[in-house]
Amino acid sequence: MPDLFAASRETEGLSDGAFLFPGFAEGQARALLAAVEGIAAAAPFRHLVTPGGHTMSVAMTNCGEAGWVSDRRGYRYDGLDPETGKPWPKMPETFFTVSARAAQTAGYENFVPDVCLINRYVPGAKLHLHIDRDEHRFDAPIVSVSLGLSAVFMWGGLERTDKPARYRVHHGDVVVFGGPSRRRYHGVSPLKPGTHPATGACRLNLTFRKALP
Ligand code: MD3
Ligand code: FE
Repeated sequence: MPDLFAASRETEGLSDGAFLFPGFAEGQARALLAAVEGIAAAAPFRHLVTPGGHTMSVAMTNCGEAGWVSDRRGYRYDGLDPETGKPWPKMPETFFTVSARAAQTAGYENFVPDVCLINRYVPGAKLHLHIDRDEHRFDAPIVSVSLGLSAVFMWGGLERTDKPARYRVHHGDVVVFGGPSRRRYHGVSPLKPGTHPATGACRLNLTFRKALP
């Protein structure tokens, strides 16, 4: 396993089928953030409630053909935003180009996501170890773009009890998870306070998915 807080910012193979590309989307960061603003104006960030009744510390919204939502009934992809009753905003062209380029760099050709889940972290916000299992397509990778404040990404195994490795992810970093790594546990440690020139006091994460059958 590579050194977690390695000073080096080289492309890393995290595990089978997973890759970290430091700074890969830095050149597109401003365009991506501008697009997120437009999306959030139509589909506001909200704190979803888990089936267990907990309100998530991460605020979320989506764009694309469907969006990931959670409520007391469960987790699912929904074609309509339950908050507005309307379809989710369209996936912007820059989202397609950046995610496809990252997927291709990792060896996944012709990646065309149908959903982008957008997570917003403020200091203290975190994501417990989980597996993304609500998507229909496990053959496609998931592409993650980090923007703004840095975070510690927990990278576990196929069992919940596998001790996670930790990686610091920074503004513009892209991670691609496919193959056997697609079913790994992962999460995000509580965000540390700070300010970033591009986002202010928060971190944004875009995850591009093939969720629909
Ligand atoms: C590994 N988001 O939204 S992205 C999520 O930073 C999520 O907001 C985190 O986990 C975030 O579900 C981490 C990295 C990620 C996303 C999906 C994965 C890692 C993954 C799916 C399979 C394996
Ligand atoms: Fe996840």
